[in-house]
Amino acid sequence: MAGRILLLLLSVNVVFFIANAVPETCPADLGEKCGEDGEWEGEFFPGIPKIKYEGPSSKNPLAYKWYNAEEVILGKKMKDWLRFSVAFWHTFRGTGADPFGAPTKYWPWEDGTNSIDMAKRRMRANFEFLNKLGVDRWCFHDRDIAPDGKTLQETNSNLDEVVALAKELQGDKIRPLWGTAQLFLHPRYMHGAATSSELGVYAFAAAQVKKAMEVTHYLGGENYVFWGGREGYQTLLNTDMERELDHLAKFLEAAVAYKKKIGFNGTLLIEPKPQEPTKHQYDWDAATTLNFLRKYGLLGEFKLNIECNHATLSGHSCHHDLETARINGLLGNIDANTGDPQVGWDTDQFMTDIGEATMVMLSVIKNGGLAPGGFNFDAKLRRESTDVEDLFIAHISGMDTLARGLRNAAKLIEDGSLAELVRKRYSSFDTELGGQIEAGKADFEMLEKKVMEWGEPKVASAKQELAEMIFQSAL
Ligand code: XUL
Ligand code: CO
Repeated sequence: MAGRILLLLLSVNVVFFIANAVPETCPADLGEKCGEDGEWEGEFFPGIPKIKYEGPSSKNPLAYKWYNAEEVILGKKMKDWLRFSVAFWHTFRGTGADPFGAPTKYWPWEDGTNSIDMAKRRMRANFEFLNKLGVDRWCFHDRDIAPDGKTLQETNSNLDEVVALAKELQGDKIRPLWGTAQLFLHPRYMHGAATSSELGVYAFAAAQVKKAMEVTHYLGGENYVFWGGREGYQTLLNTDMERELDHLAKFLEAAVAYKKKIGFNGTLLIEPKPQEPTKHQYDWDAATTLNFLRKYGLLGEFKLNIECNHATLSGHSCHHDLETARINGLLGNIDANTGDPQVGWDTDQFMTDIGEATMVMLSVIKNGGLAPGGFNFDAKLRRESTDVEDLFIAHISGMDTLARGLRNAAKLIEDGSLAELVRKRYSSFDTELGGQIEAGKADFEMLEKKVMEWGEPKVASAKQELAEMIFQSAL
């Protein structure tokens, strides 16, 4: 009996040990890829070729069907319209964990630690990924790429070590589309960062942004993003909203001053999102953020990074928020992703809807492109997608969707009938009186006189179904 109990305990122990065994160096299943010092040797993605354009009839999942980087559309190469970027945090730090379940992704190069060696190995995987995909840009948060230390000094020196390697691996072609500081994961940021009720936290966030701007600049980054992850509130009962917004404005003013001081010429971008993680985030949507910038005299210093899934969370379409940003001269970058129509949160999926992509590209073309911004794939694999190859397939699919959107939008613009429908709809303003109204020269008395003269106006059809028919015919 005692023997049986011992055996049972031993076997439980063995199971426990196996479940918790964290390899210290390269994982055993790909042991041949590890050198003696535990450094990764050879390819991270063996068997995955450099991804090429094969055209729409290709059935090869590891080929582009619509994205042909060098092809010219409306006078610009596809790669210059699209300026794709890989998001380090999803592609190299996403584990598949959700509030109900453990991580599902165990990439072969991960050793289960958050060490500097691991951070460097991941960085090498990132650059092999970018090179194989043929993408020249990447985006990162400071804390995705290097681990926290015990002090700010130690944290900064960890970051410097990994950034030095990234700089070397970038060569002269690859650059960050943007960098940012992660101001939401650490418990110190539980009340916010720039809008925290604690002065010490405000100061810490400032120090973190200072360093993140420096490394983005050092790496040749073209933009710097502020996403207000916890800049918001859970209840107004304990919140001085006016004071928090004033603090946020002061923080951003200081960021502008520091950018100028270090000679960083990249665009500063604010990324609106209505909620998640806070109940209410201050940068709710493009219009709210625009008003904030206007109130605090920050217009001209910032543009917007519109994320499609954030736009839909705020009750708009992505197209709506893009157009709101564009017509105000603020469309700077797009975090290219999409939500799920049946799920009410930020699922960060790769965009696969051709119609949505076509509307997105209509805005981008009207904007004359996004440069120095671009399309950052702030998107992740589903929890259930666990093959390394899925990382490539997801990006290829997202890139092809937007490339197809670009081709369709160009078709619509070249065809001109949608623009003509819109022009005709407002043609009553293309008259002498219309001109006076639009020039602010028509007062109410003058308009009243016209109504007396004309009687009831004739109101034309909006032709919505026709507009939809024209749109659909381009897809
Ligand atoms: C979160 C989100 C962030 C920002 C960068 O929803 O979109 O990843 O893009 O902090
Ligand atoms: Co984003």
